[in-house]
Amino acid sequence: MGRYSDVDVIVAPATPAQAKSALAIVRVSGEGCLGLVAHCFRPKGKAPLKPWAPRYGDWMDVEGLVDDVMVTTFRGPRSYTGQDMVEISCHGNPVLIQAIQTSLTNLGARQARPGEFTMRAVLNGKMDLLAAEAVNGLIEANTRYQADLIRRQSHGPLVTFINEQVEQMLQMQAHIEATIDYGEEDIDALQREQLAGKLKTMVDAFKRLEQTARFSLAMKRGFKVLLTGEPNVGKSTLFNTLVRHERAIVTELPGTTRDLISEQIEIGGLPIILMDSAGIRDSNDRIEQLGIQKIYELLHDVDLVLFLNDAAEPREPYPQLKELTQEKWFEVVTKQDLVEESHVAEKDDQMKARVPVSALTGKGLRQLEQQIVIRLSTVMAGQSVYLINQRQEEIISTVSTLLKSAADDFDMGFGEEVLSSYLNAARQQLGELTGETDVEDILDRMFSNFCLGK
Ligand SMILES: Nc1nc2c(ncn2[C@@H]2O[C@H](COP(=O)(O)OP(=O)(O)OP(=O)(O)O)[C@@H](O)[C@H]2O)c(=O)[nH]1
Ligand SMILES: [Mg+2]
Repeated sequence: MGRYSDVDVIVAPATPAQAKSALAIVRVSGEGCLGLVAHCFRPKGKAPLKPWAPRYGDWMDVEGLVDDVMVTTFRGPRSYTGQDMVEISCHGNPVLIQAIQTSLTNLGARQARPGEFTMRAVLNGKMDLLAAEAVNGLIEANTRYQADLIRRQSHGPLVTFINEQVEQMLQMQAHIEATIDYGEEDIDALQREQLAGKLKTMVDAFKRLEQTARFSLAMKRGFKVLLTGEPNVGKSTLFNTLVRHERAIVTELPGTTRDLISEQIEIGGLPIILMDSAGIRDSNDRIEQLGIQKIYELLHDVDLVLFLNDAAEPREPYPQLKELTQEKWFEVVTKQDLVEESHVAEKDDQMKARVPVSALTGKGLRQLEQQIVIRLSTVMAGQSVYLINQRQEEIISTVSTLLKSAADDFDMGFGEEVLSSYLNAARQQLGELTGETDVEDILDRMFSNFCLGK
C-alpha cells in the first residue's frame, strides 16, 4: 500500500519529547503492537493485561529497567486509530522517553510520521478529514474562543453543509440530464430561471463561507485594528489606554506620532493587533508625509479602522479614507470630557454608529471595546459553518470561483451542459474537502503540519 501502509507498528511521544515534565506519554499503534509491548512491560501482580484498564509496572530494555510506567492497552477498532494501540505513561524525561521508543523500534516498530496516528484514524473510518483537521486546530488554538470555534466545527456542521450543497448540485444536474436526454427541445425559460435562482443562492452561500476563512486566520495572527484621524484628536492617548501602558508618546502638539506603532492585546477574547498612526493632514513635513503614506498602504490589509474625531471640533472624515476602507470603518468621538453632556447627547442622535469616549475619564471605553468585537465578528454572525484552515479556504475559494463563473456563463446564455460541467468540477473539489475523493493524495500534504504523536 506504499506510503500510506498502516500495517507497520508505529511509535511516537504524544507529549513534548524534548522537555522535562512530570509525566509523558508514548503512543504505539498497529497490528501486533500488544505483543511488542509485552516484550518490554512487566506488570505488577499476576493478572493478565486487560484492554482499556491501565496497569502499573516496569518497562525493561536489554540493559534492564528503564522506568516504572502505567500502560493502557486499547483493542481495535475501539481506539483512536481504530487499531490495537498502547499508551505508555512514563516520567517526563527525554532520555527515558527515547529509551522506551528505542526498545520498541528495536523490536520492529518504526517512528511515526507527524500526524500519522490521526491519519490512521481517517483511513480506518474513525473520523473524516475535517474532524482530523479540527484535532490539529485544537492543538494549535491560541485562545479559548478559537478552540471553541474549532470544536463546534469538528462536530460536523461543515460536512452537513457540504453534503447539502452537493445534493443540490446533483439534483440540478439530474434535472439537466433528464431534459438533455429526453427533451425534444432545450429546457424552457422558466426552468432556466429556476436553475439560475438556485445557482445564485449557492454562490452566495459559498461566498459567505469563504469570508469566514479571513476570520479564522485573524483568530490566529490577530485582527488588525488601526486608529486614525486628524492630528491631535487623541489617537495615541486612546492607544495607550487600550494597551494599558504608556507605549506611544502623547503631547499637545499636532503631528506627534510619525511612525506606525503596534501592540498585541486581547479584547473580548479576540486577539487584536492595535495600531497607532500619524494624524492624517496635508503636511509639508517629509517624515509626517511618509507616515501618512504608510497608513494608506495599510488600509487594504487591516480588519477594522477607527476614525477618531475630536468632540470639541468634529470634522468630516477624509472621503478618500472612507472609500478605501469601505465597511471596515467606524467613528470614535474623543475627548467627551471637554464637551457638555447635553451637547454629546444631541450629537449622539445625529451621529449614528459613532462611539463617544474620553480616555481621560474612561467614559465609553467599554462600549468602544464592545463595538470593536461586534464589528470584527459580523462575518461570523448567524454563520454556523466556517473554515478553519488554509486548505479548506483554498478549496472553498476554488468552488466559489467555479460557481460564480457558472452563474455568469449561464446568464450569458450558455447551455445547461456547460453548467453541469461546472457543477461536476465543484463537486470534485468538495469531495477533496471531506476526503471522499483522492484521500491518499491529500493526506500527505495535510498531515505534514501535524505534530508528532497525533
Ligand atoms: N481632555 C482630554 N484631552 C485628551 C484626551 N485624549 C487626548 N487628549 C489630549 O489631546 C492631545 C493630543 O493627544 P494625542 O494622543 O497625542 O493625539 P494624537 O491623535 O495621537 O496626535 P498626533 O500623534 O499628533 O496625530 C494631548 O494633549 C492629550 O492629552 C481626552 O480624552 N480628554
Ligand atoms: Mg499620536
